[in-house]
Amino acid sequence: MARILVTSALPYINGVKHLGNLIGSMLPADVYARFERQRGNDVLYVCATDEHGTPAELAALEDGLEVAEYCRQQHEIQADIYRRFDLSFDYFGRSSSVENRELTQHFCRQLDEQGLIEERTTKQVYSAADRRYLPDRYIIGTCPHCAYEAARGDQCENCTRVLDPTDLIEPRSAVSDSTELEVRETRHLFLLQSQLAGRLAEWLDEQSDWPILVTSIAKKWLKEGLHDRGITRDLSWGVPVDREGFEDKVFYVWFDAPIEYIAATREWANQEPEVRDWRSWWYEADDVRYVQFMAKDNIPFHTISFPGTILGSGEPWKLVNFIKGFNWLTYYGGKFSTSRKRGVFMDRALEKFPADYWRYWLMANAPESDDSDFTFEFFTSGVNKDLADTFGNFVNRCWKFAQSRFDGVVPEGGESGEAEQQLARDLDAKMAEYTSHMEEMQYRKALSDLRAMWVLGNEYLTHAAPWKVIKEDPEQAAMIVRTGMQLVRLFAVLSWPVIPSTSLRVLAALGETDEIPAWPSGSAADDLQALTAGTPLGDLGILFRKILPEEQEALEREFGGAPD
Ligand code: B3M
Ligand code: ZN
Repeated sequence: MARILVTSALPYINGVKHLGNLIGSMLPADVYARFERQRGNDVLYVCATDEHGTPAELAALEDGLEVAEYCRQQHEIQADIYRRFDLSFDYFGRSSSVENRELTQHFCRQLDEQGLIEERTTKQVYSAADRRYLPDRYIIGTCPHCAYEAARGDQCENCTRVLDPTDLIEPRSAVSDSTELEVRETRHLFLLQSQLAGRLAEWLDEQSDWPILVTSIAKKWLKEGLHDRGITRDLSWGVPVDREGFEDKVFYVWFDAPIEYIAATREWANQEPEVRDWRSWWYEADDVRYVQFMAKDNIPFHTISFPGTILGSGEPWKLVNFIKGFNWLTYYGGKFSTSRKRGVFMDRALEKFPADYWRYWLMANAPESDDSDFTFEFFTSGVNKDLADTFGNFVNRCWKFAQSRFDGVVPEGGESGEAEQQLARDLDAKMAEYTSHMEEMQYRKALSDLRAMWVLGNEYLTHAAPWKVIKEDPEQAAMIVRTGMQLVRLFAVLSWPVIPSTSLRVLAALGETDEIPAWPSGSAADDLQALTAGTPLGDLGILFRKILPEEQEALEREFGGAPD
């Protein structure tokens, strides 16, 4: 039994996430965690809300709430949606936890002891009206290059040029519109990343099996040269800096957020301290395989910054063993946008269809080697063709026939023949491919293997035609239906990582109540014996309903399709 630690990038606290966020991190991590649990491995999947930083403060301000209260509420909202999406976290924590405060401060102290922290004086824009320092992107003004009037202090959205807040003409606060800004000197802690470049490069070179998407981004950053990085900010919301003269400052959100992976494990262990050992997953944990899931914009922070923190600490904390990175899911060819509320958000998604419809479509169309595009037309066609017409229809055909002709039980029937042996050989090949694609986290390929098995089931049934055979040879027809029911069971087990609630519904109707259905042996000849004859078939109903053309159009109107 292997020990496998799984984390997905921590969703930012300010609002419900969209489908792009879901497929870029949490959903594939969940599928992986489920698959490895099914194979009997000891899996720990942790995630958390990422709660610090200015966007959280400003969102709280807008809602008229204290930021701590805002985060508490938003955490509950997100946790609830993830439960309803069947994301099987072992623990879903909060980066504002006591555990994270302690660990973040610990890492800073360690880095300091290793000579990797330096105090430096920097210049920062202070807004008297807001009574706070403003991060660069909260200062807006006219772009000196293209005269765009709403350029942000870090970058002009119009001409994409990188800016310094002091470059802006007529700068003002994005929070209050006040122009009463002044540049003040302020002290900050810098992590001397430049000194870690050699060790990081060496470590990255060892990761020969990582996806190119991941290594190419990491190498690009290394090549551009690692700059020392300010890891503190003049803000009040965040992990406090326990150092003299830093009483009014907190750590930069990207410094404490990845440390929350460790802290969330500690939060999990603190629920049952007698039996759970968080350190065994993170400290001198050579027997643990650690896999991270994230979208490509997060890759630099997980291949450079966080490993830098760990390597620099001089302590034997766990480094990631494999990173699965994702490209973008686009929405009608454009961006999903949280600020502009463009796209399908997770709460709204569940108002329209059960989680499994979304889970299946997103995994089948995961933006792995390239971006992929969401439209309601693609979504409808995937759900209708694969879930309703292929998997759902197969289950339905077998079920109905057994109910009407074999008293609603798995029939006994005679010996299987050549057609069944051929079916077993075809399934053996597909199951092997499916298993290895799941192991390799090649999700588009894995889901096409799964679909191919569903197709095999339908083809078998069509050729074997028990509804015809039954007239002359009821024994033979019974054997075919028995085989069909074995396939139904096998497909349900194999589909569990992707569509867990449908899978459990089918298994429950076959009288199986394991929370985690064990992964099949991989030998179809054996796997098609799992159900015993006489097993009663419970009520199942329609597994997946088809989405009608007028419904698709209504969704397009409601969510807004074409990009603006
Ligand atoms: N919160 C992702 C984001 O909001 C960021 C991930 C942190 S992972 C440690 O884009
Ligand atoms: Zn510009």
